Amino acid sequence: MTPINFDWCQTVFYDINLVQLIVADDMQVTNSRELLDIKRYPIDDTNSPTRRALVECCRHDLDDQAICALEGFVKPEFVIRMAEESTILAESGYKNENMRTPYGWMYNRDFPKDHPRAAMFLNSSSLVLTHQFPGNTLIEELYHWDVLTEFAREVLGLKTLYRCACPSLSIMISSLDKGNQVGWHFDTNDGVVSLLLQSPDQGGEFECAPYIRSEENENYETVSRLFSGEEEFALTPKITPGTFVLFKGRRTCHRVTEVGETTRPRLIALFSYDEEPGMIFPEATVNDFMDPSPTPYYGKVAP
Ligand SMILES: O=C(O)CCC(=O)C(=O)O
Ligand SMILES: [Fe+2]
Repeated sequence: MTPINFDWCQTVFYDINLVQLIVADDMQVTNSRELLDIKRYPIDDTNSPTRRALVECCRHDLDDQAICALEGFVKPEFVIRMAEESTILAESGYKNENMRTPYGWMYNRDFPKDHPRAAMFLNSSSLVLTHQFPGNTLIEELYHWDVLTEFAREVLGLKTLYRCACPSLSIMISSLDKGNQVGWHFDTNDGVVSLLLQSPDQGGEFECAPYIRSEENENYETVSRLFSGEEEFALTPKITPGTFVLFKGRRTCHRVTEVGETTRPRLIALFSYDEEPGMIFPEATVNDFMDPSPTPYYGKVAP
């Protein structure tokens, strides 16, 4: 009788596992809809009443609270795969750490110390930029799906919406590890679209004060109370991994609280769109991301 060659058996088992892993890794999701809980969120079924009701509901949430959060949008197994993709990419992300004004598009010098326009908050994260993506990740697949862009357009109530053409800032991953945070700020543009991929053990929560300012009324007194923590009127929307978020941040002050002790970072994919096709961010903005300055950022340089 030929003795069983245990080493050989092990090798075979190992090889089979390896082959399965390679097949799984190479497996393209041929149909982007497979990534989503499409029964719950039938965004590709343009004639379905469920989709119409979904768009209505999202628009209502945006009008009401400036945020629309679709829990369980991406299926759990693909959220895990996307988080794995992001973890590898984040190793070579661009690290940044500086104090920033919440009002980045304005000239903020010459305000009294206790005025919100003089406030500065810590921002620290690691960012994976578009040109660092390999071109075949599930995150990119989702972003490049026209159905998703069309859904975002309808929810945001815009006539047109295009994915940005920027080779660096169209799609990004933000990774926040222990001590990292995104300080209170307003966005320069409305319509941030994101997908949370992984939550840390402690902290890293998104908080927002819906429509606290408008172009006509800056409402500095209330913003000041928000910054000093006196008023507990900020919302902490429930955002779990796999939640697709549409957000209007131009009038809504928001932050991501400091990440505490954690075994894993907070990972979020950020998708950029524009009402015009071919949008590319200015070189100076891109350089800011690729070679971030540690010096405080006070906003626009001249009034
Ligand atoms: O990470 C987030 O949830 C939001 C980040 C953010 O506010 C921003 O990039 O402007
Ligand atoms: Fe923001």
